[in-house]
Amino acid sequence: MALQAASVVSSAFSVPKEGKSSASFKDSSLFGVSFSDNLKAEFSSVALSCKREFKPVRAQTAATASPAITRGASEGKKTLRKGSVVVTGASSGLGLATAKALAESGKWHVIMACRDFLKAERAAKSAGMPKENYTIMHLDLASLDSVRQFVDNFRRSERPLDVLVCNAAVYQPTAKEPSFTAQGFELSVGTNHLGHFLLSRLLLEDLNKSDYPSRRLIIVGSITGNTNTLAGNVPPKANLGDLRGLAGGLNGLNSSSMIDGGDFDGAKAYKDSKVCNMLTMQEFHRRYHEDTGITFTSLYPGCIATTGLFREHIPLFRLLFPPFQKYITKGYVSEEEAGKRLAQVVSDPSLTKSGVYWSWNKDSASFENQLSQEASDAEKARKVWEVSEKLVGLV
Ligand code: NDP
Ligand code: PMR
Repeated sequence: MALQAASVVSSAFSVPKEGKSSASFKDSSLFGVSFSDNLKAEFSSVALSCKREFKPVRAQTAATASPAITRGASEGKKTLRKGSVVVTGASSGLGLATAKALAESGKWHVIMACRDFLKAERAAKSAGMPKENYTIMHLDLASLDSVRQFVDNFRRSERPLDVLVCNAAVYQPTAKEPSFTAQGFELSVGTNHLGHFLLSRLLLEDLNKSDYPSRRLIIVGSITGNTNTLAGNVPPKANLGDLRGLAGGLNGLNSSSMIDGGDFDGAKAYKDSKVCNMLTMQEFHRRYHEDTGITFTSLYPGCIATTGLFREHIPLFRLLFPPFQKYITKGYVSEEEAGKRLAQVVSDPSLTKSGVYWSWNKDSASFENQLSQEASDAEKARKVWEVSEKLVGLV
């Protein structure tokens, strides 16, 4: 039923792309592939030696941070200081809704790490965020220099880092040619994965210094990167292949701009970047959870069909996508609800399990979801990690 309805609207979701291979939306029956063929293989549904880049310093507090738990002078009651959370891409959509939910709780100070300072300031103001509970700091994930500068600036601010949320992303479904980051990486993987990879690797040290009771690193994933789902089987499907394009630097010159070495496809590049996000979270977990106690998680917040993520899609898609998700797939979730979900992953005392990919059911109850085979492939996660650390200049 859902699939039938989907095929009716699928033409509206076709992206006009010329000269693309069979995986593009344009030339599929429901985008040129038989779902049954695609789904049958995928619908059924490491311990690595820890590289020590720093010694675990659990007991140590950040130089100027006040202790996380203090005793009230009169009654000896324990109080928790405000948590300090960095959210990337907090100027719109999920990031803004999460920042708002956290700032309004009064329990968090949100550092909104955004590429457009003025846009972020306006967004925070019009969302009515209490101004004592947020700070905006410049971060352009499409530039590794900007990532390093952000880390410097953040450290200079002398705030502790209790939770880092890697949320920002770009999606270029209609692009015919790749565009590139400052260092020459294809833009979607360069921003969504490599920018966040460097940021989180650098800030791990700061998270590890925090004395907050529950320190967390959250990397936003998505259903569309998981081929064990219907959404993940809409072409073009995520597939990192043997990482030959990534290893070549994704520069579109002497290497492909795509991770798997194939022809450029903006929608696939986004989905591949989400697979990298989910693999990175698990690799962090394997390398650092035991020694640092930091919780590493990813999530699919639901289909937030109204956000700026779809800004580059054709107008007809932007018109039909929200009702399609609301009434046909029933996967739709509002920005506000999705923000509450991510805020839960930031601060809910019951969501401390590490290495988990959270999702929510129809009653908005969280559950540990299953990742696809590729998105949970430990060997691939190790390779993505190793190639990525070379690309961002960590080794
Ligand atoms: P939005 O486009 O609303 O938000 C994306 C944010 O990322 C914006 O604040 C944007 O900044 C920021 N951003 C983009 N490029 C950069 C950059 N180079 N440096 C810094 N910030 C940047 O989309 P969503 O809220 O939908 O997306 C948020 C996350 O949710 C993404 O990780 C996405 O993959 C994920 N997600 C979204 C789903 C959905 O249905 N919408 C479903 C599943 C996951 P600016 O405002 O300046 O453009
Ligand atoms: Mg999808 C239960 C079914 C379901 C869900 C939860 C999503 C989520 N989508 C589903 C099904 C379908 N989608 C079906 C059957 C179709 C064919 C008509 C379909 C199409 C479709 C397109 C063209 N869907 C899309 C697109 C996009 O361009 C979005 C995308 O892939 O962005 C990368 C998208 C999405 N669908 C979703 C979600 C969450 C997205 C946004 C993707 C993301 O942020 O990862």
